[in-house]
Amino acid sequence: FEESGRASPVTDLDRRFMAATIRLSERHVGLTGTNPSVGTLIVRDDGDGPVIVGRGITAPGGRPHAETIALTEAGDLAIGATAYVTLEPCAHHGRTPPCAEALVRAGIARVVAAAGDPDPRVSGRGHAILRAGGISVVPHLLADEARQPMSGYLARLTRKRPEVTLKLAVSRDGMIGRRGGGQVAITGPVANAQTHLLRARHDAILVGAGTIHEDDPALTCRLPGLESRSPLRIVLDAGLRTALSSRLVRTASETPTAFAVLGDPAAAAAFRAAGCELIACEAEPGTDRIALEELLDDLAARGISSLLVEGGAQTARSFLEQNLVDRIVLVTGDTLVGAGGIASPLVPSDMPADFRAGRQLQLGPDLWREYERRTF
Ligand code: AOF
Ligand code: ZN
Repeated sequence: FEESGRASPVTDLDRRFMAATIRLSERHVGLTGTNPSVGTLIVRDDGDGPVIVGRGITAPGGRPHAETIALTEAGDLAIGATAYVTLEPCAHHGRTPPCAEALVRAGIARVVAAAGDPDPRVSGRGHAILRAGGISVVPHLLADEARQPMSGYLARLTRKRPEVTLKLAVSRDGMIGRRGGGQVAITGPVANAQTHLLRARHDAILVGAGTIHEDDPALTCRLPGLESRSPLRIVLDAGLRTALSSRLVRTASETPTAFAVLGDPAAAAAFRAAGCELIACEAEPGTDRIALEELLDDLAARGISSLLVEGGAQTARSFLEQNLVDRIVLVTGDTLVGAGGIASPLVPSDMPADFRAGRQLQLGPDLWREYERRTF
């Protein structure tokens, strides 16, 4: 338990500054590699009300950490100030000394922290270093809110698998595409841009080989300025039967592309020569289907914290049936697919009971709905 004697009471101002620090931390989601995107604000009050003297977000690539950046900006103004951090400051030596030590050395008087860090090199030690250095520590303020932008990191560390988001675009008549018809435009340009933003915030995108065959998608982030944030593209293709002429294979040297396969498929060498990576998977016992849970374990082990499942119906169904989905994004378009349509495994009027409706956005003619798995 906390040493109650030393921790100062939490004020309404603390809550507002922590809320602002959490919003700051959201900016680098998807950019920080295996590190969570953390926010720091350094605030001092010399009698005329609080002033922000330093701000930091974990830098793209994961280093420097948020605290280091905020302390550099604050300089001597950090002496006697309060630091708001969305994650317990680190206690391990990386490219720089631990952030907890840096906060002590800079003369910070008080640290208000949100989430604890499950990284075994840090967990509890960060706060202990601060206290030993004479800093008053207020932990757990708005911890649930702070965990949202780092939910992928937390899933990878605590559950040893990436956080999985399932995204489906559904027509007015409940279809996600048309068999044999190539790509069908179900949603409009605003929802499509939002999808690209969703891609940029994930470490990897996964689709079934059927989707490549039917749609020949690019699966990249094509927002101006964010092109470099295209995640790793993963195709579930047990027998490696995707065409070498597909857009994905043709662009594999520009955007990392991996095929999840079983055994040693005949086409392996040609795919490798085209720049694709092959991920050797286990089969689900008694089937020739890829074991998804083991694949997720593998992805987490290589540092992938967030996975976006983008199609098609069979792949979505497998993830849902095996309870591997943490978040659902369902976009309903204003279009009709009609004859030959592929029915969506999910429709808004019949969502699984263990998901709760979250944010809703009207994006032009389309409705974007987010659902979170209930955790109680
Ligand atoms: C902080 N501030 O902004 C972040 C932290 O690979 P390294 O050395 O950068 O360490 C990665 C770990 O650092 C990561 O697992 C998590 O515990 C912590 N992330 N810590 O003090 C930050 N991003
Ligand atoms: Zn650190």
